Amino acid sequence: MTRIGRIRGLALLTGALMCAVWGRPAMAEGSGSATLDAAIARGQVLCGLSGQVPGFSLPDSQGVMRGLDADSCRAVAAAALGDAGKAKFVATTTQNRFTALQSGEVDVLSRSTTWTLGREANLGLEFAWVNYYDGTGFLVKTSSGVKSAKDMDGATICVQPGTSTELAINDYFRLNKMKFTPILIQDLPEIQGAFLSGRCDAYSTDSSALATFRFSQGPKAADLVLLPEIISKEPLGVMVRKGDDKWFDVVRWTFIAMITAEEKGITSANVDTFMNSADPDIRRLLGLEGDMGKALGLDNKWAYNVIKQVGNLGEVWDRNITPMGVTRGINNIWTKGGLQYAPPIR
Ligand SMILES: N[C@@H](CCC(=O)N[C@@H](CS)C(=O)NCC(=O)O)C(=O)O
Repeated sequence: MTRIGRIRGLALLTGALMCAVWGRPAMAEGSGSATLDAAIARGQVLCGLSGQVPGFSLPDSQGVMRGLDADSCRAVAAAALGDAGKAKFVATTTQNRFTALQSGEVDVLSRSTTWTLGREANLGLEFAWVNYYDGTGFLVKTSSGVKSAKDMDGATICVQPGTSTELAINDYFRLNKMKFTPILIQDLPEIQGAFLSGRCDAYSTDSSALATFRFSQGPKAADLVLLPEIISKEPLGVMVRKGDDKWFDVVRWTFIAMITAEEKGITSANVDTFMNSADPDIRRLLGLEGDMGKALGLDNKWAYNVIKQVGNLGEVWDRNITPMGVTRGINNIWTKGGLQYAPPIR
């Protein structure tokens, strides 16, 4: 080998070693989140949802999953992988949803699931954020003449098993010294059919779902009445497995980013006009300074990607829930009298 050849060979070897040295830690360390690393490796965030509830998760005529729960998941995919299109939707039922998350079949569960102590303490799962503040309601036939839940002593009530609705109804009837007969039906079209065909006097679930179901009846909506009582608090949360705190952070702060954007008037349409903003809060949100994304194990444009591709929380609401005729109320941001309040991104 000539001298030049030896030097070249040495240079190549040195380069290879340096690559190995520089390359390896990144590979071995990963993001610090097993869930995020697995999502990056497969190029998808796996999202558990229902797939049957208008406004929350239902495929449109093109087969594209639409709804608040679907968009919640898209936002996580945009933050985690830089691409909202990398959310993969997995249908779950009220009964198998927790197993789907525990077993790793999904990375995040965004499925009208009420945040309760029992669930958080017993299932090895936790709630990262609330994407809809709901409550249990009752839907009855207008022709029944029932005007109040208090008129329902002795009623038969259709309810899905494994839900917090079951518990809420039990509590309400016990407290009001009334009796009822539950009719437990798992399948959504089946329970709705059972109610419409008169197998039960009332259909009970989260009032959001009752409102959107009623709305989906079109001209026949007038045949159904949502009773005025909301008998429980049902904060519907987005869940992750316990034990992967970095992933919990990613999911939680994705929602906080969407709320912050709404607070600041940043939308999917105008976000680029904020890229030379002087507001330090906006600069940190959009990854222009502060390494906020890096702190989460993400790209610093994590929140930019969420806002640009999915929108702020108000846009998500207006796209999915407003068309169902449901007003935002307590689901608004705090500056408009609601409960959604973003802790500071700093
Ligand atoms: N929030 C309650 C109720 C959940 C529930 O029953 N959701 C219904 C209404 S939104 C649902 O997802 N039905 C659709 C389905 O079963 O596919 C819970 O967490 O247990």
